[in-house]
Amino acid sequence: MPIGALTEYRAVLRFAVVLIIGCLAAVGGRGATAALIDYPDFSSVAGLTLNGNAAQSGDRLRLTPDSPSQVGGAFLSSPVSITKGFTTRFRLQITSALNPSPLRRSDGIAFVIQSDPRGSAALGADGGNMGYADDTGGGNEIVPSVVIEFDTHHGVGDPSDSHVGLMLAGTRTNHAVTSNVPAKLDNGSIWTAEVTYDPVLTELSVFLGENAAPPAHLFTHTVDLATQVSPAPDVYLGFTAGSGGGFANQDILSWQTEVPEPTTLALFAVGLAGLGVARRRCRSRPSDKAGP
Ligand SMILES: [Ca+2]
Ligand SMILES: [Ca+2]
Repeated sequence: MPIGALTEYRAVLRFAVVLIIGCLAAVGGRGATAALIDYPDFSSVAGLTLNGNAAQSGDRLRLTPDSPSQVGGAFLSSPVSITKGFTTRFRLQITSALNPSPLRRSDGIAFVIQSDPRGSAALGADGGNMGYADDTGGGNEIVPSVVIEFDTHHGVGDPSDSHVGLMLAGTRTNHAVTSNVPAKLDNGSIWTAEVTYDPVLTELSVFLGENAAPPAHLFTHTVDLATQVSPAPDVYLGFTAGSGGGFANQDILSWQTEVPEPTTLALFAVGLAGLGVARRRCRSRPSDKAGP
């Protein structure tokens, strides 16, 4: 290979390899994501549809006030695509001036992924239905849906009075998997929850941390959201909560969601194409092989 051709080949090859290594590094780190949703607080609730008893309270999203038999919810007003996976992170707090005992701070908060025909206006029943289910016969359960519930009342089918559950089909008793939280979700702490979905492995993972503690892994469950929340190509993301005889302020303090950065994948493809060009140029030069 002549020195000129060899130099060109090495330059193209070096560029392609550097690009691919850079992209792989980016994919391996959290920098390879783009913010889809970012509410550092809820001093603005623009972009959200508030349902039932949900309301903005200062810089908080208050899903239910400190009163009995309330039900509220809030969904992004527009559906979003999660086909490439996502990571969502939010902080929640359950407090009550009227129920100093945590045992009566009911019923809990749910993170809901859904494609119900009602869209962002979907809302279930109060009490243990927590705003996503409906065992009253009213037919208002949110379906199809995949729900992560933060349940603070030991009702029918529940494992405890403080657990995180993965719920399918909009029923309050259909726990696909649960994890007990001994410290009590309604103890007044600020809890940070993180939910990640990997569409390749079809795995949903949930992490939880109390106050300053980083979220720790609770469970991973295999569930194909593309099938579970079909037929809509896009889904509505949001929260619901309910109260009954026991009640509390059930608040979301912040909410961020990230999706994989498409440009990273595009650059990766460019890098691969560059490698192909370098190889083709080398093979297409017969004089290169015949040179002295
Ligand atoms: Ca319950
Ligand atoms: Ca439950």
